Amino acid sequence: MTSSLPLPQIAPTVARLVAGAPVLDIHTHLYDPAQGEILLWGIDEQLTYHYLVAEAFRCLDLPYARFWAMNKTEQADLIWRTLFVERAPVSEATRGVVTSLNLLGLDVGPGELPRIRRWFAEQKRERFVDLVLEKANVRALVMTNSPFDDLERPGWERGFARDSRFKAALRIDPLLHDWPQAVGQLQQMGYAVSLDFTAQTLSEVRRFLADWARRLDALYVMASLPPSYAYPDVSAVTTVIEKAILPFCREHGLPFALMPGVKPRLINPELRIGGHGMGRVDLDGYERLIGENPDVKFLLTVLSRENQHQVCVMGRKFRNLHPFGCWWFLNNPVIIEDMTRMRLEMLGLTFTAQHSDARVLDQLLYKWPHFRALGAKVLAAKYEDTARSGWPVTETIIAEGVHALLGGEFERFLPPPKAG
Ligand code: RAT
Ligand code: ZN
Repeated sequence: MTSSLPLPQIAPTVARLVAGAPVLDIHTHLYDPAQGEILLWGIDEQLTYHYLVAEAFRCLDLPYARFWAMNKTEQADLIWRTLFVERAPVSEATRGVVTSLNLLGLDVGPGELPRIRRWFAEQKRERFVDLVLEKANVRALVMTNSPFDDLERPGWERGFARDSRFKAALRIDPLLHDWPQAVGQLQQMGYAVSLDFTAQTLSEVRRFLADWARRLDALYVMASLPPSYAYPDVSAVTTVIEKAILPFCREHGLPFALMPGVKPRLINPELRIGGHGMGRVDLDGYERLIGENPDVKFLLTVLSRENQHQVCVMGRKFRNLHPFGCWWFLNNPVIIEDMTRMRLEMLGLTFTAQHSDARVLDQLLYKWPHFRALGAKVLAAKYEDTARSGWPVTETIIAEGVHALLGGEFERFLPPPKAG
């Protein structure tokens, strides 16, 4: 274990350790099984994933409205025919469906959909959750939990017995994206807020954050931001960040997870959730935000590839910043390899290499195997370089590095829970 590995043994050792390392998946859109139907799983959910809907429409000559009028099975049939029967599934998202089915031991091929559906119809949800987490080797995952979501909120208000593998994150996009609407919703939830940023309104927003962070037992507070946003402007966004979110995070010791780069409105609303766009972000404002608040911890994932180098430089300046994941449009092998290599070269082992962003439970079965293969390749090359430079690379060193990148470093970054 502790002896230095000969060069030819480094790559196979890294591959074995990466394949076998339990992951803490720090951002998903999955839900605790006790939350019921909102936890999506199964083949039809996989096939109607918004990444695939967008890809299918590139090949379909069908009015969008006709697609949305179909039921889920019909939509799934159409996507299967379009992306898996009439052409080969080579894109990352289509190949993902193949990987996940394959890992479940199912035969995959153009004629197999009816048989695959029959297999899923026999599965029980609780058992399937265990099966997927075990096969994907995910030790725990972080959900995205929004009190503004009418489907999700009632469950939290009623309360339920938590599955300890499903951690919570408090998602608050409406507070930043649509203040008038957020005010209405906060009022309905019993908070005495008004459109003006009075002292009472800001204190009520902080009370809302505190109530919900406690109710969820949230690990962090999270929001996505448009590329047009530049901190510190004179908008409601900056006021809410400065006067509500930062004081709350400071007082309660919760990190603020920033996800800049999503176009504020759907650039093709016909595609619904698949219609979001991406844009390069001016990160200078974020440098200020993070640099001026050293007593607040920030998680950061940025949607544009062009921003990634500056994120690494920011990581080198600010120890209260933790870059994470290869998010959404970055979750493609060509970009993942590049980003992971650059982060290792600039930040060492002090980041989280990937999150799954899974919306359908089964997607853990491809997002993680696909990442593990790429991560192992990049990491092996780095450890080989280190060995060639003269440092003794041992199995223990590699295991520690793999653990760090797959959730361990995130856990180290999280502030210790406050007593009492
Ligand atoms: O990747 C996705 O599924 C996107 O639709 C978004 O939900 C994104 O990940 C986000 O968290 O905003
Ligand atoms: Zn997400």
